[in-house]
Amino acid sequence: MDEYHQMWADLGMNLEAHDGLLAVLPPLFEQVYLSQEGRPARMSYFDMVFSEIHGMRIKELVNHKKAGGTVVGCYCTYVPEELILASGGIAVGLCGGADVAPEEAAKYLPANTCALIKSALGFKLAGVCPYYESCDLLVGETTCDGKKKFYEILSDFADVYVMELPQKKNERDRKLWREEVGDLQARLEELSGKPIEAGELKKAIKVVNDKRRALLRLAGLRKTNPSVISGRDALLINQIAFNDDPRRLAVKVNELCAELEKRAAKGDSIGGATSPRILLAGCPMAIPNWKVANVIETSGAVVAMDEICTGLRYFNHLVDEGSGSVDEMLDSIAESYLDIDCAVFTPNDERVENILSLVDDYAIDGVVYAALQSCDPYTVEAYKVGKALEAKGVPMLYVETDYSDDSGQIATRVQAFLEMIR
Ligand code: BJ8
Repeated sequence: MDEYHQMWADLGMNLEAHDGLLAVLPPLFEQVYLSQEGRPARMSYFDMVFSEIHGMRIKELVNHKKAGGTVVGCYCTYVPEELILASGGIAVGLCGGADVAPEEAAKYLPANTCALIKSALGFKLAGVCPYYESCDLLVGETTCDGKKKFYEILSDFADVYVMELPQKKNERDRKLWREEVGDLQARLEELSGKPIEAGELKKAIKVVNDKRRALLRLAGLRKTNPSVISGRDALLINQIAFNDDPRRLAVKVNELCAELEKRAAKGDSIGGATSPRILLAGCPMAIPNWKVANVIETSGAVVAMDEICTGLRYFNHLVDEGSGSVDEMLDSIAESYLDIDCAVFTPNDERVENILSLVDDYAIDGVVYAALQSCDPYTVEAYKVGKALEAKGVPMLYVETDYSDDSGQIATRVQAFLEMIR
């Protein structure tokens, strides 16, 4: 990583604080990832990307900017990546998964703000995230109240554009969202200084769909029982998908899937045939937040599937590739993204139904619902999810956490839950 110091300095980062952050990550990765037995060989690509997370990919972003391209930061799966790509941009995810500069963030945010928002602000204030420092524009969205207000604060430090996401999915909400997608197109055109061409948008839709198809193939392989890949590995891949080159990521995920298909055919698995199969539900888990998945899997179960934004919710919707004009393609993009079932919507029965379907499709024995403290949408929606699961006879463990090290307490509860399932 020494070779990248000049690049980080040129980005205006706080090198001392950044060195401190980089020192913490490898031992954590070793403990959570490299200690797993029987990992698929093709995970080596994703391990490499993680080890180069502030190096290789940032160099690509810098080169892209030198060649006249833009970098656009996002915090939510509702921001259409296709539009950013078609405008000559690269989309990067900026959600934070670790407590960084909490004292600094506390100067701006109340204590009862979710850890993800505090972390996202902390990374910016501390100057330790090269993705942030590479961005020409940050695109926020009116999802939860905490994020809405966070973007107002963030605009003191960066160029921020906020999309208005409706809270319902009626006809007038769809109309509003379609207009918002058009407004984002205009903002991105202003940023790049050129109009988004139909040919570029069509290509971008295909590129992002190919990434989704690869991730859906991987998701399909997680139905294999006993499992051929750990939930931790799947989580890492999905986290990396937010920032890696989408074309390369699709190739690497497909190569991994080919290996997993062979494993499945030979009956090779991770864990054991008797490991309880868990569905992980709730709030997004940004890098390096692997805590709950790690606790579940080191307690003898397997995270067979998830329904989180750093998981299925990110790639479970393809955009129609048949449309012709830019306007028609924007219609398809708007429609497809509004299918995402985030808890910020009301009513949100589709999320409950989707969870029930996943339980059947993935032969789930129990659900671990992991919500971040102070996240109203997901903590409150846990009631409806729990009620529906109870009616179906599926046990659910509700875990409320943040980014502190409470693994010990969570492990005690997870182990008791697994005992009950067994
Ligand atoms: S589509 S989950 S990425 S909004 S955890 S900041 S909701 S208080 S992140 Fe999200 Fe988009 Fe929905 Fe996904 Fe607020 Fe909750 Fe914090 Fe959250």
